[in-house]
Amino acid sequence: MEGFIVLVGTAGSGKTHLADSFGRWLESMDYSIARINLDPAVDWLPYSPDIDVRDYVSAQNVMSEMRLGPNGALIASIDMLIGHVNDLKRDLSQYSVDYYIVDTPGQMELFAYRTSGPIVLESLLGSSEAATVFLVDPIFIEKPSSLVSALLLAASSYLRLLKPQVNIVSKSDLLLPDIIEFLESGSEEGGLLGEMVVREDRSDPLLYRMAEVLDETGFTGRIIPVSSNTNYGFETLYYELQKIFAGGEEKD
Ligand SMILES: Nc1nc2c(ncn2[C@@H]2O[C@H](COP(=O)(O)OP(=O)(O)OP(=O)(O)O)[C@@H](O)[C@H]2O)c(=O)[nH]1
Ligand SMILES: [Mg+2]
Repeated sequence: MEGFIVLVGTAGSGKTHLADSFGRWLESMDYSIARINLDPAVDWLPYSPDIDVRDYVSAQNVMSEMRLGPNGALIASIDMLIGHVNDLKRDLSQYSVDYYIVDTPGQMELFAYRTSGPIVLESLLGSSEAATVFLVDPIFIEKPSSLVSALLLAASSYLRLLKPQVNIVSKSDLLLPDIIEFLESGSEEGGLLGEMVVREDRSDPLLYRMAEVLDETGFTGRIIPVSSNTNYGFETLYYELQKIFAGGEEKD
């Protein structure tokens, strides 16, 4: 059985480094992996991608040839990728691995929210098992009310891609120990965000209601602190992915 792990998150949240480090960690556990770079604008990667959209579309070339700015060029590049879906699928057919790790562009709003990004992704995934890992950057969660807004972004990305999703806080080596403790205890007790927002003395009704909805729907159920620098949280992340791919059973 093959599983796609699609890394999505705001610019600079750590997707590329996670593709590198989590991929190496999976290999150290004797799983075979392939890394797929879906970012046509990236200049340098810490890993060598097995499948790379830059073989077909380069945002830098699109920028100069079509005289576009960086964002316009990225939009055009992702639209152009639709014309190369068969090339990407042919590249993909050369691999048969346990996990495909998909690294997506930084401007997630262009990738996850416009139609072309999900179309390219859907074509690649086909009927294979797939899970999204949404990376919340630690700079967005300095207090419970900002965690609500970060999770609403995660929820919004989920509503576009509609794949089982694991939410993580990346760069956990930068988090204070008490925030890690809150994230880990909150996950055991099944989401306490509404309570935390009230304790923060934020009585805004929309904020409180949103926090409650995130709690009730289980969206705050588990937010895993993960670090690509120290591999902290990799086992928990893997466990959550396993639950999605194989109902909690170890992969063969
Ligand atoms: N401290 C720390 N820094 C990290 C970690 N992961 C990534 N970084 C740093 O965060 C910055 C962005 O990392 P990337 O992996 O390029 O993030 P990205 O989400 O792929 O970025 P875009 O593709 O541009 O959106 C880099 O300077 C990394 O060194 C981590 O676990 N801990
Ligand atoms: Mg990246």
